[in-house]
Amino acid sequence: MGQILKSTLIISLVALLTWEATGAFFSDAEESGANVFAAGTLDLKVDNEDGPLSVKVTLQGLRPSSGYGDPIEIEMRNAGSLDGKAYLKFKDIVEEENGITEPEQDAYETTGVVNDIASKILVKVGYKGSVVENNALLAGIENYDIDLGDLDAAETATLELYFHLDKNAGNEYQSDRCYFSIEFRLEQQS
Ligand SMILES: [Ca+2]
Ligand SMILES: [Ca+2]
Ligand SMILES: [Ca+2]
Repeated sequence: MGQILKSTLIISLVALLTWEATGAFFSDAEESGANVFAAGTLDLKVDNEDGPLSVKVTLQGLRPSSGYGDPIEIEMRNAGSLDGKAYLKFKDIVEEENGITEPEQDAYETTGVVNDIASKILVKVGYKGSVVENNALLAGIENYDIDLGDLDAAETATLELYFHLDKNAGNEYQSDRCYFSIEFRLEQQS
């Protein structure tokens, strides 16, 4: 076999093997476009507001009493797309004498100065028609997370806050007042 013929055969064989390796077989492929991974949302609205919220509780002229009056109703809404759990917290309590009346001054002769009205204010909390906290002292639940319950995506729930001044509060509490903040919180369901 001549050298040229041998070379031609080798080249032909290589060409055949290459065709075998890359030659067309039946195949089929499908594609799905525009796939997406996006985070959901959790967005609490309180009376349709975002913070800083307006004042929710303004109770004036309270007197010692044995029961709660009408509640203060607050609307909590989860405007997001994820289910959540709602919490409430009373915090930043500041008590002040707000002047000392004459009967209060007289009482001080036996009680000494008394300026702790938050420990005489009773609190009841309702959420979606159920009582979640009852007869708690405002001072006693300061900075405490009150677990309200579920607030699902797009759900609106009514929160009811009741307050009254303990019937055992004597003259040493006349005119006394306290300020406090209320934190409303929504956390995602784990
Ligand atoms: Ca919000
Ligand atoms: Ca006072
Ligand atoms: Ca006082």
